[in-house]
Amino acid sequence: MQQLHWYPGHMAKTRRLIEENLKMIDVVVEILDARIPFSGRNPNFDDIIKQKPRLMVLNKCDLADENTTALWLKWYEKQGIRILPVSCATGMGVDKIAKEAKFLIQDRLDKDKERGLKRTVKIMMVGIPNVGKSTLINRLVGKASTKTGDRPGVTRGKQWIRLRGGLELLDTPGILPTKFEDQSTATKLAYTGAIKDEIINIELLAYSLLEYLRDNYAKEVCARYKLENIENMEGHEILEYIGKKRGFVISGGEIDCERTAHMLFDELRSAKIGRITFEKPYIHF
Ligand SMILES: Nc1nc2c(ncn2[C@@H]2O[C@H](COP(=O)(O)OP(=O)(O)OP(=O)(O)O)[C@@H](O)[C@H]2O)c(=O)[nH]1
Ligand SMILES: [Mg+2]
Repeated sequence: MQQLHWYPGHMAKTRRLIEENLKMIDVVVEILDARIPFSGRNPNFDDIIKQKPRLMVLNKCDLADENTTALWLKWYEKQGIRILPVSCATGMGVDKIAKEAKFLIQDRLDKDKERGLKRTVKIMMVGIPNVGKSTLINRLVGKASTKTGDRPGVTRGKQWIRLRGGLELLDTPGILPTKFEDQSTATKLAYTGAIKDEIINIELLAYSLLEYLRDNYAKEVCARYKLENIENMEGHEILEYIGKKRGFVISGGEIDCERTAHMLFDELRSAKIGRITFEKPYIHF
């Protein structure tokens, strides 16, 4: 698999931003992508956030395989970690977030109330690039208050957004680990769009994606692209097959594999192929 490089300068800046603002924060909401709950969890967050009350959110559930999401929820539950399944696309779970966040600091809220003080609960949203931090804030506010986009690196600086019910939300730019656990982690981050496509060889990435889909979601891929059996095919052969079916041909009758790969990732990320998850919990026990 190709080696992926990204831009750590920008990430280091974000880490400082999170650390500097942590003092005034009451609750951290850590957002994970339901398609990669393990690879999309930045292990550096534990060091950065330390003991701050933290609410875990599993976002983009509408794109993920329902059965595997159920396994992940059970896996977290077993470890005593509370995690909320959410979809910003459908709105599922969004209305629970404010209540859960307040619940985490209920003692302090009660004490303030006794003293006649009214505390504004300050919440910081953190997560890898493109996981939906800004979209979730907009959903919570009920209007477009912060910029979103279907690519990593949309949010640049910090941004405070005031919410009804005594809440203030801090949007932060996405942050990737300073180093990846292994190449498969980087690959899964690339599949879901957490790493810029521009720095990736998209064709090579499509090969490995198609081999994963062949082994786990063959029915869905065959149905989407009207393919016969792909069981014994390698990634590059499946990509050509899909390109041919779509009529993505360049001069001389050659298949335009780059265009096919871009189309494939567009369709993957908008769940046109189906609801697909890239990792199951038992692998990491
Ligand atoms: N299908 C689906 N798409 C979502 C969901 N949440 C966010 N998105 C989409 O994911 C893309 C990224 O959303 P953003 O809110 O910009 O992500 P971010 O985490 O703020 O990204 P950065 O600011 O780049 O770190 C956008 O195209 C959103 O519409 C969800 O639950 N389901
Ligand atoms: Mg953002």
